[in-house]
Amino acid sequence: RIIGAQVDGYFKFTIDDHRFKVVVADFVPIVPYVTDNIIIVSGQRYYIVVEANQPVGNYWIQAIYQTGKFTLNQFAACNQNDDNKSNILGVFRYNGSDQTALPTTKVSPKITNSCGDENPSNLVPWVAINVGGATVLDNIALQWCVFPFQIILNWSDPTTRSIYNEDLSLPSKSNVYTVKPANKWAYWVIQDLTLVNAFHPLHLHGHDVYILAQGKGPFVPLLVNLNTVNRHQRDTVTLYDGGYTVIAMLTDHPGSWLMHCYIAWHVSQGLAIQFVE
Ligand SMILES: [Cu+2]
Repeated sequence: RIIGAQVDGYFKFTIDDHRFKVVVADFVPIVPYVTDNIIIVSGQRYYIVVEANQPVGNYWIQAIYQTGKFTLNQFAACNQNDDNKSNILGVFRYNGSDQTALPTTKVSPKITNSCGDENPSNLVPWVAINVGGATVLDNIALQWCVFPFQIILNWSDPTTRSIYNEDLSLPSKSNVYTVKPANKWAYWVIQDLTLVNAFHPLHLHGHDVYILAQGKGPFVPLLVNLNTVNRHQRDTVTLYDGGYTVIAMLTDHPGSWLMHCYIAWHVSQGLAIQFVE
């Protein structure tokens, strides 16, 4: 299981000279595919199956720090610098090899530098579910513009308890959006209007969401094709710097759920809301 436990930045995970099968993205089983590397950002998870089919020996496990610019965006690099970036290594050791030697293997030159999520065409859910139409406002149920208004929560007075007590006078600083009605498709357009010049791994609690579109620049409904056919689902998805991500979810999980950027300090820069359904 590969877990993006980094505080910031994109890594490509690879095991030198080996290929592996990817079978789960976040918590969603996918049609397995074979690769020699996978890109992962904070909070994302993958289940992979590695076949130990190479000569007995020692091989580097590498988390390659991605410093490349997103090709469609001339301004943003997806990472800040990392002082230790050439040393994020583990050892994949076979029985019968020298158990103390360090590997001398090299990363495949075919693995290039890039930013963003794994190619959606690789992440085909094992159980095909098509997203239905949203009922509100030309299929766009809500547009959340990410902007520097910081969420402020009172931990001793949680939103869920307020709802339970039928007290709906929630403080505006707790950034609450109400999603209704129940058991319908809700689409969210998330637009980065910040100038923090960074990519954002957005994470939702309580749902796997279907990713209908991702792109750079402002979301223009007439110009963006929302793909609803067996889209990949996950709970952590990239919002490109200055760009948009369109997600869909079925409102079938009552509660108050946080949606936030996984880069902790971005939360205090405005990238957190709660949705109540
Ligand atoms: Cu962020």
